[in-house]
Amino acid sequence: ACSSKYVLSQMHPMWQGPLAIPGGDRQSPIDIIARKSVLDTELKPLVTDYDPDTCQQIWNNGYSFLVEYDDTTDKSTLKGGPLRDKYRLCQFHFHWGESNAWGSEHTVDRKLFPAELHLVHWNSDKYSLFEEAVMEDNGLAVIGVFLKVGKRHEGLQKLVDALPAIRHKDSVVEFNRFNPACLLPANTDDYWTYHGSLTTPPLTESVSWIVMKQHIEVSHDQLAVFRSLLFTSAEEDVQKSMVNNFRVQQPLRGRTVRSSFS
Ligand code: BO1
Ligand code: ZN
Repeated sequence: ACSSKYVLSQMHPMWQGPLAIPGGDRQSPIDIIARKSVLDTELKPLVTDYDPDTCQQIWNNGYSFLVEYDDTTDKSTLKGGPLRDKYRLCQFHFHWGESNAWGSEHTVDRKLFPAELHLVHWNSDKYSLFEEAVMEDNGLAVIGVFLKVGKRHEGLQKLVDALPAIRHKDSVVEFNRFNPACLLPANTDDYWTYHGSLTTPPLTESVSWIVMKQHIEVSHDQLAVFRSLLFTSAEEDVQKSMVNNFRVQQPLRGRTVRSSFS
């Protein structure tokens, strides 16, 4: 029997080795089975209030590119939806595949999307830092948005234009005045929600996931620029393309996925 809360598991190219991951019962991502989700009429519309002035920088952290926001005050926040408290935006990032046939972390009825956006928020009503909230129930709220290939996304283009400057792992550039609301689908009233975890270390089970039903469209060329990023730093002699930076799906283990729509 395993007495530890943590089990050694899973070799993932992204994490370059075996890792201690929580062998918990509420890991993410999952396959959302639409007909098994439960309509919850108590679920409220989402309320995002993002201040583009809190946008600070964009960096290649070796698993994705992160657009980071100043989260020292409540200037960019999320409330409503399944949430009781107010949550502060700290960063957003994406997961994507090497081809358009896969790349998302969540799936809907086993359907894979070429990419998935994650807007990461922490509970600023209850905690004073991300690092505190990350350990706690209802500490974090992440909005997931699926990307499909179609017409070029004008809002995303400003970001795409900045990516060549952070091609290598650990590179950072200033990035200002970007309103992440432009990356949300037109309809944010329809979503699924469930209790889960971060999908990369520390994999803590502190996330209220809010997965949008409606996807956004981006062009093949825009995704191609995502794929031109590197997992590797400038010092490494073998370059590795940043693709397939998603976690394998995790068992639902009796959890309920609620939907805001029927
Ligand atoms: S995700 O949205 O579930 N893919 C996800 C996974 C890992 C993190 C965030 C979101 N990691 C954390 C880091 C912290 C960092 C924070 C905010 O992101 O563990 O060190 O402060 O950027
Ligand atoms: Zn993510």
